[in-house]
Amino acid sequence: MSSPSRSTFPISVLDYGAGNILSLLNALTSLSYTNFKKITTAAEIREAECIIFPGVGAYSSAMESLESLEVVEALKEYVKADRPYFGICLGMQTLFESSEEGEGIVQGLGIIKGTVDKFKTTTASVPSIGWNTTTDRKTGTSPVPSGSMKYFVHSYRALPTSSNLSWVCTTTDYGGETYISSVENGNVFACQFHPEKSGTVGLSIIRSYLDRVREPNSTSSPRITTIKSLPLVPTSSVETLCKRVVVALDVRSNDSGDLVVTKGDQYDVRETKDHKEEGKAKVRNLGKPAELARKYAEGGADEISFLNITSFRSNVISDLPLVDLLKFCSERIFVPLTVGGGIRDILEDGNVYKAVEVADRYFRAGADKVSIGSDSVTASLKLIEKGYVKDGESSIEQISARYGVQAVVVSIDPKRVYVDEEGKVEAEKAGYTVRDVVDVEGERRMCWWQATVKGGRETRDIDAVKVAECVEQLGAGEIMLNCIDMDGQGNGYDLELMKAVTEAVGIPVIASSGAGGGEHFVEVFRETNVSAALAAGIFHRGEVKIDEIKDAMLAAGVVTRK
Ligand code: 1PR
Repeated sequence: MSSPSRSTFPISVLDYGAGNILSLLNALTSLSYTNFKKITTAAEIREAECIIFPGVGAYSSAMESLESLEVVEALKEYVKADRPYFGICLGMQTLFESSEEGEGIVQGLGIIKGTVDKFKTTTASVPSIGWNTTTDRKTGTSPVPSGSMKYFVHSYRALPTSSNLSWVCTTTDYGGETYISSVENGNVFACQFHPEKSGTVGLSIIRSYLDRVREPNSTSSPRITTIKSLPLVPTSSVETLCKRVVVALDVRSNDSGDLVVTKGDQYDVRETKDHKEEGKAKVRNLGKPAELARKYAEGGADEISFLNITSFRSNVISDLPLVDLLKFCSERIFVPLTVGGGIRDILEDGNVYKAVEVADRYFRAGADKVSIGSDSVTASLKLIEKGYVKDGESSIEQISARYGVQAVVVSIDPKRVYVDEEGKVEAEKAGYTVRDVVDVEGERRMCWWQATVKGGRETRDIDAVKVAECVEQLGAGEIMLNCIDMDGQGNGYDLELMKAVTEAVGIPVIASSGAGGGEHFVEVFRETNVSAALAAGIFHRGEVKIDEIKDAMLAAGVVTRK
């Protein structure tokens, strides 16, 4: 009997109710594997010809969902019978015996020997977010192209041991540990990285696996046979996780009501100050968001962030302009997408919407992460007021509980407050971090960084470093660290701010505001511990290409994806 075509081969996507399944479905569609359906029951598992189990979020909630759907036994039987199974992230982790992610030890499917524990590193940020390489552990033809970069986002990992060796397909190094990044045995393949977010490399991994199980007798996809020897110590002390280049698209409606990418100087997005005085200032229009996003993804952006910068004033629920934009982009762009603006509890037209419901809309439209600005400052102040006792109510807690910490970015928009010796004493008494910086005139001065809300329109009595510490406690997985003074100036990032925050938290920090060229990316990566650097204006105005930034990084020995 001849094999089914790509468009008729039936694929069952296990939908346990969390995670961004849409990205995977979009990836399948782009590969012409269009005969997919979501499944949720044991009967559907038994009937399936090929299961994909995509998962982001927490191990414990994934296992609880599988148990409440009563599919655990059916899934175990399915995998043990060597039927086609492709697991992604949690879809790989749950194959192991257990995890420490949750209250106590959580039992997994127990197919592979070993536990899934938190990274023990003290030298690198956790979660590990970004592009990393894999090292082959088997000979033969693997669906994972060796040496290529894949997108990872996780805090927990399984280690290779003598008892799971036969499963280990690739390993990856992070923070001095070598962990399992993919497993394979017969028709079962699973990976820690996200192929649906790993650009063309990721799509080729999905395609090559599906082609193989669709045409099992094809000679073009031979099976892996021989197992290489596997050293159970770190293979490399050199960090292989790439420093990411992120592009931000500040989006708003212009005066004619069209959704445009705009960009300000120190957050002022109107044309010029002179025009403004004449009352004619227009919102700067730097292009159409979808077109630009696609151009940047094709041009090598490691991640794209969309920010609805006027969400503080609009009716957030009735007007979520980024939802359609995200849907459109996630069908065409296979790198991580973050969306921010207006994510908070909302009272609109007499109805209360929880922040997680607002976030749900974005995740369902294809976002991988959401970014929370103003509400994270409010939540930090509340946490301090309550003596650092969490109540589970903040937007950060709500969203990280459902989607995992890696899905929650906090965007901090601080302004410098310059102080003299006396002011320094006062600021430090208030708990603010004061550092020596160079001001816009090139003078050395002291300052602290005051947190703001509503895109810098209002300040709050808390500094950026304290906000960073509080949001980490509340369950944020990453910080996008802007600086209003540096925004749009092209003079480089606020290095002292980046140092102060990266020294205070263990989660990854994305440097933002002020990039004027490749030299500033190199500088911020060399001099601070940030995991990524973001720019907007230089890309939108076409002054520098992402490739040129990455060339500068490579020339300076900064690990990047090119
Ligand atoms: O507060 O949760 O509703 O989220 C609102 C979001 O919108 C926040 O993330 C906030 O940073 C953002 N935002 C609000 N107003 C502005 C504005 O510009 N008027 N944009 C704004 C912030 C900052 C960066 C910018 C970098 C790099 N934009 O995204 O792109 O500074 O710029 P550069 O490379 O040109 O220097 P909420």
